[in-house]
Amino acid sequence: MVPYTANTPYINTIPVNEQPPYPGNLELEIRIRNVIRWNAMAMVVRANRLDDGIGGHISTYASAATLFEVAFHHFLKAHNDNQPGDQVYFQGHASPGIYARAFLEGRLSIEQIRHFRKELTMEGGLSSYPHPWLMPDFWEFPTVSMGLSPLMSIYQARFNRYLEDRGLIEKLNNKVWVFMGDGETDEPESLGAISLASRENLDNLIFVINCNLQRLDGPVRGNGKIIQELERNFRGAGWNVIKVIWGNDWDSLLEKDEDGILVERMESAVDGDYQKYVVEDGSYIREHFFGTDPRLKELVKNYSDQELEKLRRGGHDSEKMYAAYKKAVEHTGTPTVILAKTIKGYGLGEAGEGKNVSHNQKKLNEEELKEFRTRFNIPISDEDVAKAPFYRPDKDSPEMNYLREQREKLGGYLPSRNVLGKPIKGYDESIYEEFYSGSGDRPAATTMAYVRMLSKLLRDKEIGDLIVPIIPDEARSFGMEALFRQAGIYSHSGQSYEPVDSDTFLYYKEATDGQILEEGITEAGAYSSFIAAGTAYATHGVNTIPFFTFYSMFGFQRVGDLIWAGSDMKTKGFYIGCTSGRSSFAGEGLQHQDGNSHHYAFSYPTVVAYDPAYAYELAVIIKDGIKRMYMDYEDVFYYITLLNEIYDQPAMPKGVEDGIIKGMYCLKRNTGKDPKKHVNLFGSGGLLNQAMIASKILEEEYGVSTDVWSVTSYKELYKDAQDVERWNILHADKKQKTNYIQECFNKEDGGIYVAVCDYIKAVPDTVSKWFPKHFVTLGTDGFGRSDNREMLRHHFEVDANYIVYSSIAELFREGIVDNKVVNKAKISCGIDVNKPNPINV
Ligand SMILES: Cc1ncc(C[n+]2csc(CCOP(=O)(O)OP(=O)(O)O)c2C)c(N)n1
Ligand SMILES: [Mg+2]
Repeated sequence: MVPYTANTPYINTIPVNEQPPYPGNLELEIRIRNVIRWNAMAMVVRANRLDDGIGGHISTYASAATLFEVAFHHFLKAHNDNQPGDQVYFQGHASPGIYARAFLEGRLSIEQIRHFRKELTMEGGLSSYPHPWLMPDFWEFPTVSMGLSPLMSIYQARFNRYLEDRGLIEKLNNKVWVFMGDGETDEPESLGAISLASRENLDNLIFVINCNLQRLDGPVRGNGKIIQELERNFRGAGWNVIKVIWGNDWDSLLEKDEDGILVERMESAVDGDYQKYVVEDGSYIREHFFGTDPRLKELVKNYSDQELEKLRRGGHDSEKMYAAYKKAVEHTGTPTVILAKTIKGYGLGEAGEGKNVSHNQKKLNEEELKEFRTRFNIPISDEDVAKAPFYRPDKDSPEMNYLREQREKLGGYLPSRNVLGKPIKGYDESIYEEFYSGSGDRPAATTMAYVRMLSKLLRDKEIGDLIVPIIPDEARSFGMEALFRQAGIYSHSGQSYEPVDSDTFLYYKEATDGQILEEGITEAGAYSSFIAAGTAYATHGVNTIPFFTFYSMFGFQRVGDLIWAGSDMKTKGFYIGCTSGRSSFAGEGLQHQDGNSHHYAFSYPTVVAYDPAYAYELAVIIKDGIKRMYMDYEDVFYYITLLNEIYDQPAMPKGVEDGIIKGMYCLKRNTGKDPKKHVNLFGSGGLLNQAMIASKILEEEYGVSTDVWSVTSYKELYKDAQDVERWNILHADKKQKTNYIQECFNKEDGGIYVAVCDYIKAVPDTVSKWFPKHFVTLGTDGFGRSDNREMLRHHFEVDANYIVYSSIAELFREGIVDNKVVNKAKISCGIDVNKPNPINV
């Protein structure tokens, strides 16, 4: 049997005879590139001299300069009125080079590049890496959490197609480019979605992987060859793979290699060897690379050691890179990956070229600076060089003219972030009304109400087309299958088969203009779609409103870093965590039951998080979300948890909308309030009903008066209280303000405070200090279990019994009831004081 290989030989994919003539002025381009190299290096060296340990990277850009510069001069199209422009994910650690180019282009001032990594020292100081949040006119895509940009870019390229296919934009004719490291491909996210890209025929997508054979600590594949490994992966997944391994200097050697011994030798050397050839001199290369076969030695007998040292790698050869890019942009039918072989820290010489420590090199001494200057021919004198000054050729120099002309041909400059959209004016908000009046005698879960709301939004004349439902293979679990038929599932190629359920009303309908993104089992992929859809207001000027519906446990906990990147990008939309609440989601057990997500939500600055209990609360929140995100254009997104527990959905009491949005409102007020024997109960999400039951028991069996509050968002309460607290401290001499929680309670009213939520106690505890008295919190700390709700709520000590008992115990501690009442409660509520704490078991 012939063993399968997806590899081609370890040589360039494009043979010399297919190499197109170079269309640019190579001499000028090299001079420009050298200046950018110098400034990028100087930016890091200077920053670290000023502020030891401030960090930055020299070696990444040093190895990728040619990759970037050939693309900048000849390929990367900017956005302007006539063209959409390319979408480019710039490798995060190469940012000094991107800044250095923008400096030559006159888009960044010398002050700004002097303030690399000094964002707080100077307004407009440059952020370490691509962060749209921090430089919203410059960076479009955050890339520095490695692995995320390849993943996000695939879904971005697919979302571009989606918008075209649905007629929301004109045919784009642009490319999505991703510049990334070879070490970065170790991240599962980097390669995890590549088969989607080929399956969807995303020929609008180009990956450029800088194969410098090194990552941070050392070689990426010392004992193997990363380029060959990646070639196998990508070819196997159906991509067009272009390898750029050898520079022009090798062409004549390869031409003479009639028996293929040179190619064989190229094949047999491993990356660890290739890295060694970088740090050793020519005689070492002669002996160890060519010396393995007398015929090879013969091949280079006329080459001096120095010439051998200088034999270039493909990624440092503009002509080879140009040929690869040209082929990539002209290729149709599948995505393309370019695997370009380079040297890490190229040009740094003794200061780090090809060395294992190269990645972290941030300082160059005077000698090293001199060498760098001389090697790249920068007109800086010996006296000045030690200061590592920035250098910019004259405005009217041939270099600067060329630089500008090339960019003008490509439509302008990039990176550049533009918000192309305008806020929406309005839509028919009467769709929410049915939810305000309750579900009557038909009990429902909030998920059911949500699906109905979504289906109504999808029908809206103004915004219906903008809604993008996103589901990671979970629609049936959430009762959303009706949407398959109503909105259709997006498929670029339509539906080429007769679905198995074609004779049913709700059949699995795939269509080219389908609206639903049914992503399959990939929360990370689905979140990437959420980002693409939630940033289209900026990228494409289309206000798509994503509703990403998923298992809440597999949200923040699973793809938190992607969510962080999405926030950085100012993603808008609704992130809907279903089957939420550790004790409300019965049966599924430890890995499924979510008692964390609202805690995570606190850490994400742009997340507005709600844990509603009733359909009318949900309606108020979604209405508010569309207003804030799409009418007021605020840079936030909404996280809303939903429940699959079915119960009566009450009608909305009067005047509570404001409280729902602020995070808390009084749902049930006890009129005959005994100021001393009074309990304020706080319930949220799945446990609000337990608080209502407890309230009844307390009133009827213990003669305790109760108010019940629905807490829709601890995070909103916290943000408001924090903000007021900060103001009060900063204005200690002024009349002090009260926060929303304090406004809700009169200190003199008396009573005690007991909260229950289906998340860890840390969530309600975040606001405890602003309540007039000790704030008792019940929550679901610890691992979940497979059982029914009743058992789960008992296990986690959050059911009505525990609420009643905790209230009585707290009244006792306050000296309001006596010991007998506590004992009665203990017995009638079935409290076992020896039960282990659920946080530990
Ligand atoms: C998710 C994540 N993990 C770790 C890092 C830290 N880190 C930054 S660069 C780097 C090595 C990068 O190697 P490679 O991708 O090969 O890029 P190169 O600089 O060699 O082009 C590491 C580990 C990070 N930025 N993101
Ligand atoms: Mg690398």
